[in-house]
Amino acid sequence: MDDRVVERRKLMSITSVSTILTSPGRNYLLVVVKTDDGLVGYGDATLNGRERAVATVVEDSIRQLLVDEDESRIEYLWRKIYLSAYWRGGPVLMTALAGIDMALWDIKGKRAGLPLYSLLGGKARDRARAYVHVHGQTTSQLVERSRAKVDAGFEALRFSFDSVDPRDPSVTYCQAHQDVAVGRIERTGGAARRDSWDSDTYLTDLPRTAATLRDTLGPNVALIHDVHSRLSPPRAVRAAKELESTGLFFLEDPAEHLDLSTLETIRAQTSVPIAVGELYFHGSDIAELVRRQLVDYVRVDISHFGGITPVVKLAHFAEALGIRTAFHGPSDISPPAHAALAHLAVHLGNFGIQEMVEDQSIWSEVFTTPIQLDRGFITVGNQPGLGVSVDEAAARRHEFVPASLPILHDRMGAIHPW
Ligand code: KDG
Ligand code: MG
Repeated sequence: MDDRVVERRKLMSITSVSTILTSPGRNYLLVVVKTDDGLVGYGDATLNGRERAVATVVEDSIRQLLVDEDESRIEYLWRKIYLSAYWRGGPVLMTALAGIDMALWDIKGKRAGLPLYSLLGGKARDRARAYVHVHGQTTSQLVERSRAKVDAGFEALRFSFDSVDPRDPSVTYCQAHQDVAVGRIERTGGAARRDSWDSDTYLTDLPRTAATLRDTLGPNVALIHDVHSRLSPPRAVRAAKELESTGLFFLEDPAEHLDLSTLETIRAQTSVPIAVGELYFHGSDIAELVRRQLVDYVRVDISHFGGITPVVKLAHFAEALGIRTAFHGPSDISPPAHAALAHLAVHLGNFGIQEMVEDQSIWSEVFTTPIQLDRGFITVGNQPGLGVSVDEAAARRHEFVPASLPILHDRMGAIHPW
């Protein structure tokens, strides 16, 4: 090798891998990768409620696999991390891997002076449709808030609602509404709140609420409902059938994500478009769901599925089967992940829709992002890499606060899946 090549290779090596646990309103875990010529890449590795476990894996096990390696070899490094341990995968490792993968793509873009969408092949569209969450403690509140969002320009809404127990009006059954109160988490200090759940009440309220929304908002609003895998197989099929007349944009997680036979029954008995994916961590696990075309939208979480590298592969596989993307974009993943999703949204040929955090105010003290959300559409700036800058001092000032999702109990006091 001639000297200049040796010199260049030296310049391109990773010198440090670290994490920042920050909480500017929600807990986020950032991965920071640095190179010996001073480039810094940021990735998101937030696993809601398990942030410290992921930080430990990055700091104790993954860092040593990366230091002194050539940062440009993302595919090689991804495989090194994934395959070097016999017990590969799982949510903690795949989230750690996602954080590293995003940081390496960020560095690749910064080195090339190109935004991620350009590295991947450029924009397939100028702007990408987004959907946001809407929630209400009564149907009229839900309708009123939905109306306000439509008036503000949103064309796609994901609704969830609370149901009051008809037998005991003091009990409210809570939907998955972690995004209420501008995405802030309840700072429980670790102790989870106890919430209630009753599938029968939910199943009675759901079609009624969906029909009211459709009647009020008219035919042009894309309505999405997230069942959150909370129903038994026969109830999941019933919910899908009863929602058919509402004309949903899609029904999300009507059944357990691994229960392909219930998804097959729903496909056979209804025409409701289906979206599934946020609980998958590996391409090999979701492959069958896609291959059998049991979904219309794949919605893996870029921060839990190993990052940009495997998500792009999945998107291409899905494209060949006529399936579009609707990737998970909740408030519990941080700006580098949302930025990566925004780049994919403008780039991917089979982009469908993107879930997006509407109120991004909790990001502003720590992050500057390239994402614009304008009247329900995402545009992304042309800053190199992911385009997210991080004020590390501000991030460190917002100290991590242990927090948990609520724990659902049914009417008999048994645990119900959240
Ligand atoms: O931490 C769990 C949330 O990410 C999840 O409940 C959000 O289902 C969700 C969605 O579709 O945004
Ligand atoms: Mg969901």
